[in-house]
Amino acid sequence: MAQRTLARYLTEEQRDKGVITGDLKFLIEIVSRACQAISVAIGKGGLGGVLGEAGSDNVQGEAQKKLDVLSNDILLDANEWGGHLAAMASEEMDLPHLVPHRFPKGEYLLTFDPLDGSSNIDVNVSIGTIFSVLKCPEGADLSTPEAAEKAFLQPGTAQVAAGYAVYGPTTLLVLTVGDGVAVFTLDREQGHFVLTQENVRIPEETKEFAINMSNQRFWEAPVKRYVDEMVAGKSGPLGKDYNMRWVASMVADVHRIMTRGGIFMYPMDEKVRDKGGKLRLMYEANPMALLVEQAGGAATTGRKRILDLQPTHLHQRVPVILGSKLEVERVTGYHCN
Ligand code: AHM
Ligand code: MG
Repeated sequence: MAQRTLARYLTEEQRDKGVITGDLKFLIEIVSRACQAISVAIGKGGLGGVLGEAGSDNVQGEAQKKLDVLSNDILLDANEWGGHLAAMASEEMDLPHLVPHRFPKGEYLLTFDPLDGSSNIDVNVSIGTIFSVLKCPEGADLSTPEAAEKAFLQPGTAQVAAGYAVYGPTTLLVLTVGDGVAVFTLDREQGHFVLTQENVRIPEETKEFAINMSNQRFWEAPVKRYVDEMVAGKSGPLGKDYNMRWVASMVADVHRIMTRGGIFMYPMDEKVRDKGGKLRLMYEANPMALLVEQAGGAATTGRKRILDLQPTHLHQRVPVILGSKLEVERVTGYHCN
């Protein structure tokens, strides 16, 4: 039987199920090609001169790595001429990037974190790309990048597709077009992604948690309580021993949860309270929340469902708790009591 490449899978979603349009199919194909190019650049490492600092800061005041900048450029270059997009927004750019006048414009908006897990680039640990696709509202003002920001401020429920690539021992693309979650593996020799898992399901319960424990003293009481209970193990109120993992690349931590369950938390804490949280809503929390929900998991801020949040600005940050449904519901319940 012919291999189910990403292109074939998307064609089936379009033709047989009517889940996506032809334009969305091509848009995702182009994003996947950009991810392949990023994977190649990462693979060169020190040989390609791509490691280390770029010597610049992004809009959020974070030092950019060379690969942050390169990955952003690869995604912009790949996507701006395709005719499927009206604008793009990224963690690495202050304002949206409008499709230049010389290229045709389409009906979609793309947001991305071009290289998630920046602190892991130089130490050869898994990193990734996260992306989200929205429809551009009719009549949206795209006359300037400043004006275009408003078109992006849609809740996560409005996403028509979301996904991430994880550049690990293998390069994977994990995708939802609102019809479950599928995993594709990059065949490096053939140069395309091949479907390797469909209908991903996250177990409802877990014995594994992911949180940066060094922030413990800054957490709010509900998260402190939940983590204390997990750490107490069999002798505590949860009655089972837990294991802890923290890669510090959201893509890798979420992918582990997609594979074997677990709970991931970057909750509100006193260090990040004035920023609203650590992770970004539009290109980290929303796409991951959609993927996790599509796989049967849950995603909240501790107080609200992430996908229901009405964004107020492009680079908005939010607390994130996601993964195995019953565990997310438990800790969310602790916030609400
Ligand atoms: P980045 O997009 O600049 O790489 O930051 C996001 C990353 C996430 O991938 C990860 O979950 C988190 O930041 C790690 O934070 P910390 O360094 O506090 O452990
Ligand atoms: Mg990130």
